[in-house]
Amino acid sequence: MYFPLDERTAVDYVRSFPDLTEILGNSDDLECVDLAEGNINLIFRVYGESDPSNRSVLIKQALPHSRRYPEFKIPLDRARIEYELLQLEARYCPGMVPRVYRHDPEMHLNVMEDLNRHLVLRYGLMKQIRYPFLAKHMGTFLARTLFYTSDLYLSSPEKKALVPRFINPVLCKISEDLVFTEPFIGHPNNRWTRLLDPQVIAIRNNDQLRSRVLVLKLEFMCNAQALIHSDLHTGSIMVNEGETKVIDPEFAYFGPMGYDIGAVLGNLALSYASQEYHARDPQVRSGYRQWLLETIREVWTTFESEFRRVWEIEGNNQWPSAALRDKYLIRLLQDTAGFGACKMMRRILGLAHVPDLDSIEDDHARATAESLALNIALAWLMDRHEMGSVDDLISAISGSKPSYPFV
Ligand code: SR1
Ligand code: MG
Repeated sequence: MYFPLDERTAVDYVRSFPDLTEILGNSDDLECVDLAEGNINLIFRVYGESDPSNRSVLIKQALPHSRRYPEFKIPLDRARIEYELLQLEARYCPGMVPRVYRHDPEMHLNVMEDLNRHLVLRYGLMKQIRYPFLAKHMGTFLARTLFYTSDLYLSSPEKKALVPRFINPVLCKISEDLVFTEPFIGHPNNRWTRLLDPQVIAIRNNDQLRSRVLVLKLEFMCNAQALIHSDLHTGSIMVNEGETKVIDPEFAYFGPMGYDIGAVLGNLALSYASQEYHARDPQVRSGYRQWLLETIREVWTTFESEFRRVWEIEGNNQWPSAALRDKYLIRLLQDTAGFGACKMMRRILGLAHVPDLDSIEDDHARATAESLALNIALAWLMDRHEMGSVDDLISAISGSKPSYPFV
């Protein structure tokens, strides 16, 4: 029977499974800490207090509502969706997702590898850490997870059989509202830096802009292009010098590929804007921004070459046209720009913000960084149909300036 764990019952839970206690070295002094991380779930770390090898596991358990925003009621079934996608991702990108030691369908939880030798990417970027393999890893992850779950690889019946396993209506509706609707209208969920009022009001009053966002919302709702992670921001990526792990795929469903690619590139662009504050020294700032731009370029170029490679050798022969491949990739780039833009704007105008910007206490400094991020997003959104290469996304970033302070 389902019940939400606490620090005591989480230890009892682990103790009741010999395979889990074995992972922890059969310690008889198991301890638990509630990590209270993320917006949605319970997350506990269980470890042996006197284990010289410091072994630990994570328990991620779904609640019937969001942990941080309890007014959002969310089905417990998301723990299964997360488990099933992690299995698929591990098949196509071995080593790039945490191992799941136990999926418990009654308790709606997964016991997983504790990535305690990794840091959440967002926090690494806030400290100007450079990750030499990040771009290669993420470009490859995106190419393979998206290609192998698309109609380019799966047969038509295989794809149709997979789609209903990942029908995720409540979490999709959260994204429809929080990414594509609320940030662009006056909505009680929204919060924003009040110094930015003129820019925020101009965005809300721009019907051309809103129409472009709503076209993307229709894509999000109607285009079952591939099985996407659907919340692939830099808080869903964990890194160290040599490894990159993608976590938290509970929002997964069959949606547009550009939503995942745009999430990665858009969040790197948010980091670029936030360096206005985090990298105080101008030389450090410009050097790190250059690295972020190179990372954006390499994520895309790696994605494109791996996607073309697997399509060439493992495509299902239903798409016999070389010209289609070029058209498909350009369309993906333009979708990436559009979805990336929406993902950036929601973090400044909507309900759930990101630490890159929210941690900036000084209102003026935060307004400057956020205004720059909004202008990058506007350039991506409004010019996306003219974009023909990743250089166009990069020029839009380096050519943008904050509108704040307004003159
Ligand atoms: C109510 S959930 C708010 C946000 O947290 C998740 O990480 C998703 O990004 C969602 O939109
Ligand atoms: Mg998440």
